[in-house]
Amino acid sequence: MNMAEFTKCSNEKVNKWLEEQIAMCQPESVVWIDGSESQLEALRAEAVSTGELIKLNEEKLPGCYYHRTTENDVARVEDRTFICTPTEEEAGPINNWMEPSQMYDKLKALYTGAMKGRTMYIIPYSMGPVGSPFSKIGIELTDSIYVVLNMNIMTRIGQEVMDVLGTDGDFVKCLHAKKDVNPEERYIVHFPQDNAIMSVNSAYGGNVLLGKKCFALRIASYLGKQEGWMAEHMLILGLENPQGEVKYIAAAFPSACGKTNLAMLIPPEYLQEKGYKVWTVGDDIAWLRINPEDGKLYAINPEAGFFGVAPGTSEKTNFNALESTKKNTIFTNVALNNDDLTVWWEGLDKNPPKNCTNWLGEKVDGTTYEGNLAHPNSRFTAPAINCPCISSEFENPQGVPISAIVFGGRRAKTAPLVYQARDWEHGVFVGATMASETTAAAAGAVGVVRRDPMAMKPFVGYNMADYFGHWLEMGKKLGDNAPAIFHVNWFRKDDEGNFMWPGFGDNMRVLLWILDRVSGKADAHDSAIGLLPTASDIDTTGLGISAEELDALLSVDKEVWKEDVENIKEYFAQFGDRLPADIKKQLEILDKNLND
Ligand code: GTP
Ligand code: SPV
Ligand code: MN
Repeated sequence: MNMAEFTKCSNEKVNKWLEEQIAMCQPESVVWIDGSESQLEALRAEAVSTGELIKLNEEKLPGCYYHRTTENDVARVEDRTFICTPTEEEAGPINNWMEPSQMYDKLKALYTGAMKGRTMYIIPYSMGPVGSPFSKIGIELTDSIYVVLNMNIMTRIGQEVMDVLGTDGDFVKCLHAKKDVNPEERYIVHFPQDNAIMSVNSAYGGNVLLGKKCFALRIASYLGKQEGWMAEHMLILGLENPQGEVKYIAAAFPSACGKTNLAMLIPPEYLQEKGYKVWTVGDDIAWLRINPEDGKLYAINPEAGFFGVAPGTSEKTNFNALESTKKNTIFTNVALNNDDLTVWWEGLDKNPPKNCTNWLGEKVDGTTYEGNLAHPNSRFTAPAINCPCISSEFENPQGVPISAIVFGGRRAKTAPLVYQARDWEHGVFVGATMASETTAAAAGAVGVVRRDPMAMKPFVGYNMADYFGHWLEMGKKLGDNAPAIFHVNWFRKDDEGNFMWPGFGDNMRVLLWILDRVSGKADAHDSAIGLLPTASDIDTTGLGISAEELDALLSVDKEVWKEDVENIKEYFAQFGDRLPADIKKQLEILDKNLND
């Protein structure tokens, strides 16, 4: 066998693993990514020369590039995502599982010779600020320049990471081969016990940027369970009041349900004038730990960029996200304006480009085209430092103290605009019983309600019942320091199918009630499902929403909830005896409350 030459590093564990992967994938050459701008610039130029990237208008979008993936490769593939623990029980009933040695054999066949004639890039990266005690290191091998350039935005990469890893440090082994993007042989596989991730036959987002969902959620949730911390699908925002005090909120919503938008929200004008501000710490993932000094829950955002949903992002809905994409950003599967090499997507403005290339690569007249010019799951990869409201604590290696945890999803009926859990255990139950309509972020049907506990259904790296147990355990450790837990729903619809709540910046009004509850300034009344505000508790200044409309948004229809409880019972049944007793107890309480 002809082994491509590679320069060894000072860490023998890395060298040994590299040797094995190179022998298997058989790349023509191997390149270490050192993170230098000169190396990255050369890779951008190479990707442009092969057509993998299109350089966008340097004046309007400096440092920005455009990329399309193949039609069958535009979202995460949950049915091809596996958690390969030694036993099926450990992976649990909602994860796909295969016995590890069987899966290794299967993958070995797929990876053998997969990089023939190609270059293998070695990307050392850190999730979390380099060298922070809370950060973790991964090394991703990939045959895709697109992946290298995205990882450079989404994580901290390069030689400085190798320096921290040192001669003996441990790392998450991440192997990605784009191979021939064959959907029939696409696998996204995790071996939690081996700290290993293997992804093959995809070139899209969460399937291939292995630091993100694969490491920072699936592997990290497993590590968190072992080590006593939590990896969650949560945004982190700081809300500054007119006195200049900042309180932090972490919120878990399923994919494409509003995390990026909430994380960067711009308060309604009357609140801005009073001096309220929102600061973004993270828009997708939070790593949470109990700080031994004050016993409180602290969060870091392990990422360095935003892999955000493009459609719907506009100056009006999410000014800060749009600003973040104005330089050094990669756009994937949006529409291209061929006249001035800028980008467009549904919801950006009312002016689709006439001379347009759509996400399928077809040249079309965008002003008359009937279908979507951008794919509904088209994305921007933007550096977090571009964000006008990035928090001063973004790089703080200790993280920020969390005052409130918020769960939410897309529910046309059922869930009210906001309610509070009575205590941590009830809050864990509220998270565990979350449900949401599916979105384009994953392959498959859109708009179907499914249960998505803590927005982690696609991302939990072990048995979901044990994950509920871990949440309960964390609550016991936190005791009186546990953040209050809430549930929100921005997506309630009236009988005509219109959203009843304006959403976006106006969600601030709900956040204020949440923080007023935390500081004991706002009232709530108990209901069958938890603590509800009365309509007058939500500030509707300038909103043009009537008291009746707000009442409707806050209403709890017991009959609809009873149906939901039946569905919850069925859902929980799959966990059998592993379902924690505290969760069963909470279900009994809800059932009883609804039937009283
Ligand atoms: P992932 O990156 O997939 O995890 O998504 P996300 O949770 O960050 O969702 P994002 O903020 O990107 O929003 C997804 C879609 O929901 C976009 O099209 C938004 O315009 C829309 N959206 C976000 N917030 C709101 C809201 O408050 N109300 C309504 N009606 N739509 C919203
Ligand atoms: C999500 O689907 O929750 C995302 C996008 O954030 S991806 O990185 O593709 O998972
Ligand atoms: Mn996400």
